Amino acid sequence: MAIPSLVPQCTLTRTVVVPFVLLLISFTLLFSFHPPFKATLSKFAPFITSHATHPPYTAAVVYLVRLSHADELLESLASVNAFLPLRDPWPIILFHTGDFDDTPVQDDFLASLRKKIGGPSNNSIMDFSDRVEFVKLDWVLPEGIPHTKEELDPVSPSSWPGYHHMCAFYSTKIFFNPRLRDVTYYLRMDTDSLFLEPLCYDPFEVMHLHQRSYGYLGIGNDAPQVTKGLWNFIRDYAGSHPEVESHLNASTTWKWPSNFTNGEVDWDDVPIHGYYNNFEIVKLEEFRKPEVEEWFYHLVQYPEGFYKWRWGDAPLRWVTTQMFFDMERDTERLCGIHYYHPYNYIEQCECVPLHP
Ligand SMILES: Nc1nc2c(ncn2[C@@H]2O[C@H](COP(=O)(O)OP(=O)(O)OP(=O)(O)O)[C@@H](O)[C@H]2O)c(=O)[nH]1
Ligand SMILES: *[C@@H]1O[C@H](CO)[C@@H](O)[C@H](O)[C@H]1NC(C)=O
Ligand SMILES: *[C@@H]1O[C@H](CO)[C@@H](O)[C@H](O)[C@H]1NC(C)=O
Ligand SMILES: *[C@@H]1O[C@H](CO)[C@@H](O)[C@H](O)[C@H]1NC(C)=O
Ligand SMILES: [Mg+2]
Repeated sequence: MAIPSLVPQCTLTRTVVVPFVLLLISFTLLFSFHPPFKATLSKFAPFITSHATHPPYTAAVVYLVRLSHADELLESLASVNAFLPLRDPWPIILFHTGDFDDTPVQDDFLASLRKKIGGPSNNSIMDFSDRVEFVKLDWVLPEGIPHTKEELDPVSPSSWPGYHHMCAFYSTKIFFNPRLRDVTYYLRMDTDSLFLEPLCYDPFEVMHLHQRSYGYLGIGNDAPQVTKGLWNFIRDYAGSHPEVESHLNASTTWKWPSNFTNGEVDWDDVPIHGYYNNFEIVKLEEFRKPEVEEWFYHLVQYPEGFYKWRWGDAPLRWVTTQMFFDMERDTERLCGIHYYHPYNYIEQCECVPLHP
């Protein structure tokens, strides 16, 4: 299925965190002395003074969380705090499905977070835990499919329906979540995602300066067991949407399954590429364009895709970017991010600072 990563699980300790906090401070100083947007903004400053100090975009780090995985989430958040140099203290949004709903549960979690990453619990300046928000999602099974496992007989029954809801959420719903309405870019992390070393740039700044719509670390394949019917679904959609078909035809990185010269290949046996999107940066408005929304609507109209066949958000992210983006111009492979997630092997590429 997936290639096991060689990178060992990393434990963050205070001894590594402290030097990197200093590093973060120096990043902050660097950015305040060379603000990358001052030059363009100052042109407008005499006319729209109130905008002069506003960043030209907003951002958020997002997670989908479970109380049962609180410990690994704490590790992951600590790695975000220690290793991700961001120009602004963007919110950390924890989407949950009810288990974090009670105030005492949230307070407990935030107390553990403060304990883990240090810092005063009630400082007047914003510390990391003050940036954390809990946002509840209502997950209901869609109409049109059986609502019991026995009748539906889903792929991956042991993780049904949570994992399947997760795939539907990250494939289509997240772009329209009200909390993200005014957010330009989100950076997704999973509870089992970790940064291992400091990054030499702010990835939101890279997305913004390079005008990208999608940022990723690596590309793999999803197993045919969890993409049953997906190739045919894509082919049918392209067949009824000539602009999508010609766009895919023109892409140098898109490849339809090709039949063997003598005989036929079952498309359900052909793996589909997928981004390792347990880390990703998304420019939300690009995924809300009407033609993309139409594709999402089509997906949602076939609820078996997510809920029976367990189509994943990783291949669907790949397919969606291929259908609607110029892969060369609109997507960015983000280099120099030392990152760990189980079963993903990501080839390293050099970290190039944005403002050397
Ligand atoms: N609330 C909630 N979150 C979930 C559920 N299943 C997965 N998630 C979250 O969705 C993200 C992805 O889930 P993972 O289980 O890590 O998915 P994966 O990496 O594809 O699969 P693994 O190889 O098992 O790690 C993580 O942040 C999980 O915490 C669920 O049933 N409920
Ligand atoms: C934090 O706030 C609580 C009440 O809001 C107060 O009792 C406590 O003394 C404060 N602690 C510090 C270190 O300021
Ligand atoms: C895409 O390519 C296929 C195979 O070469 C061709 O049959 C089809 O007409 C093309 N579609 C468009 C819209 O260009
Ligand atoms: C490949 O085989 C399938 C049947 O398995 C057929 O429907 C399809 O048209 C064939 N495609 C090409 C490009 O020959
Ligand atoms: Mg995972």
